[in-house]
Amino acid sequence: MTSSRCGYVALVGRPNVGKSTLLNRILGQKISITCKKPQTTRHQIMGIHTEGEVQTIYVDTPGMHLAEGTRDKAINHYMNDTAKQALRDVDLVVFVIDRTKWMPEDQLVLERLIYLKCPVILVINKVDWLEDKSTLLPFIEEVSQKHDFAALVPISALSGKKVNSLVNEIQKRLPEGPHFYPEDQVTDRSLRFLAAELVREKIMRQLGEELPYSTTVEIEQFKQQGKVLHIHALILVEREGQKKIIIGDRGNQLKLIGRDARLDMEKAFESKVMLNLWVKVKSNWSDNARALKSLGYTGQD
Ligand SMILES: Nc1nc2c(ncn2[C@@H]2O[C@H](COP(=O)(O)OP(=O)(O)OP(=O)(O)O)[C@@H](O)[C@H]2O)c(=O)[nH]1
Ligand SMILES: [Mg+2]
Repeated sequence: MTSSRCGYVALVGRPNVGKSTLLNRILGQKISITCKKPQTTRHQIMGIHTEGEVQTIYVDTPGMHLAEGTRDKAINHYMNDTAKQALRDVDLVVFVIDRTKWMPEDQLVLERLIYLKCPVILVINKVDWLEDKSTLLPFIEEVSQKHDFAALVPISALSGKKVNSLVNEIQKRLPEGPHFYPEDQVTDRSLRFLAAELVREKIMRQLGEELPYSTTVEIEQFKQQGKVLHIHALILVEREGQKKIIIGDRGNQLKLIGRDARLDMEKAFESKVMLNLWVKVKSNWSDNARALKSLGYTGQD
């Protein structure tokens, strides 16, 4: 007889290793935004995966990084703190790295994990992208010396390769107990939050190089009228020049952002969506802890 299991699993690692891609892959839907640029995830976000008797509550976190020079802003502290907080009270940690390169930031993450009592699974992601597959076994041998990992699993979060084996390794280590969430609940975040994140993802993907850290998105209206969901989103930037970049020539850039975000929203919300976007300048928000708070970046987030 199988018994009910339920537990919390933190997804940790340096920026850009594929934590959010892995979460979306496990859940079979997009709840956490991803981008080829590092430091995409800003808030802690929970993804709930219920399969038969086992419920796994994944906590996706911002990548842990070394704060350096000019990047040492309030938002960076917030992101590192958020990742550290997620490690408290979890039943298992999934530590994700990018292929067979052990970087100083991976070492930094490991140093925060060695004090934990719970098991740590090391995930070697992006193996689809590994040029020389013969480096994998010696690498596994080498990293297994660094810590007593519960398991080492090479996967591709993008293609899904070996993700099922990883899920099995995770599920069998969760404590017995009742489920905390209904089986159809997929995240702790509201639809408004997901809507704002989808707009932010399109901005990062289309304009990432030109707009580092300087944008945030607020949802001002989220209303179902008949068959159509009406969403108004406000994009906040730091400078007039950034506003011009987002709007683009004759509004074309903003139109593209809006179109891509709307298509994702229609999929996520299973409804026709009317999306209106505005851009406003709000100076120095990423540098100012108070401004961050007013936008909902509180310690609990
Ligand atoms: N080739 C390949 N690319 C991947 C894989 N997993 C993730 N990626 C890509 O790596 C980039 C970063 O992925 P994210 O999921 O945003 O990474 P993250 O660890 O959540 O990053 P932060 O939120 O910035 O900490 C994206 O462009 C993904 O498409 C993989 O298995 N193979
Ligand atoms: Mg992420």
